[in-house]
Amino acid sequence: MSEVAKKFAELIYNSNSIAVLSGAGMSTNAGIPDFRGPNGIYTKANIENPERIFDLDYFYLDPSLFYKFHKKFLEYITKAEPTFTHKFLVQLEKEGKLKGIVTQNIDSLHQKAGSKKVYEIHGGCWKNYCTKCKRKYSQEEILEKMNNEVVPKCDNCGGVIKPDIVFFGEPVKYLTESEILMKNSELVLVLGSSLAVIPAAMLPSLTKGKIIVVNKGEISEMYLPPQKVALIVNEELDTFFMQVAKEWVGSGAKGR
Ligand code: CNA
Repeated sequence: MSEVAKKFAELIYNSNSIAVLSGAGMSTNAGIPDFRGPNGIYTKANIENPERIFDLDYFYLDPSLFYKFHKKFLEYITKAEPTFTHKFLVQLEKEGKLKGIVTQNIDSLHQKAGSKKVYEIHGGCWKNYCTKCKRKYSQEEILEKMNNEVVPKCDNCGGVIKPDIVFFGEPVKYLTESEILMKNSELVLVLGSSLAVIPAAMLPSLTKGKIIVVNKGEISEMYLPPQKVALIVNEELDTFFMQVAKEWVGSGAKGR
């Protein structure tokens, strides 16, 4: 692994405009399960067609299926702390190399770690609103409601409350900003994503430079132009980034 980590460290050292596309694999070490990994929410759901948990039409038909999973998910998120890799990205941004993160994650761990420019294209769990009257609910209010109601309902009008996360059937957020970030980058790091969900999976191909994928497990290469792919690293993120950090310091890159 150390040869690959060395090459990775060299590529980031030589780039002054890095963009990141992160996915659920970023946060599994923080105790938040992904969707499609071996312990993922879909993998373990034990229901037919688990994608319907996040399907908008299905949510309006029966929000209780979503909330059954969401209650557990919020418990994980509330306890979660940023990982080594989250913190590594904060450092890269401070050094001026990393220009921004597009995340498919809804756990806000990049921001909790201290990253400044983060586009949550699938939204975030801590903003919630009534689907009827649009009244907003804070993190505290929603946690309180989730303790007492199976499906949280609006105090004003009784409408079903929905977190501001992007379900299948809804447009993603910050798409233009994310596209610009990718287009202006010299290097894109895809971290902990199976690249199964579009349009997110299509973003790395916009770079004028190279793409590196670090993901333990299968990925879809459908939207990865082979001529732009510099490395595909099938490793666990934190283990790999600890190795990269050693190479980084070893190369004397820090502080130069
Ligand atoms: P995904 O399809 O579940 O893929 C995650 C990938 O990461 C899988 O290939 C895993 O094998 C891999 N993986 C898991 N842990 C690690 C690790 N420690 N190191 C390296 N690789 C690892 O998730 P995507 O993000 O690609 O799919 C997009 C969905 C997942 C988005 O809509 C998210 O909102 C959604 N999601 C987000 C969270 C979160 O916010 N933490 C959790 C679960 C799902």
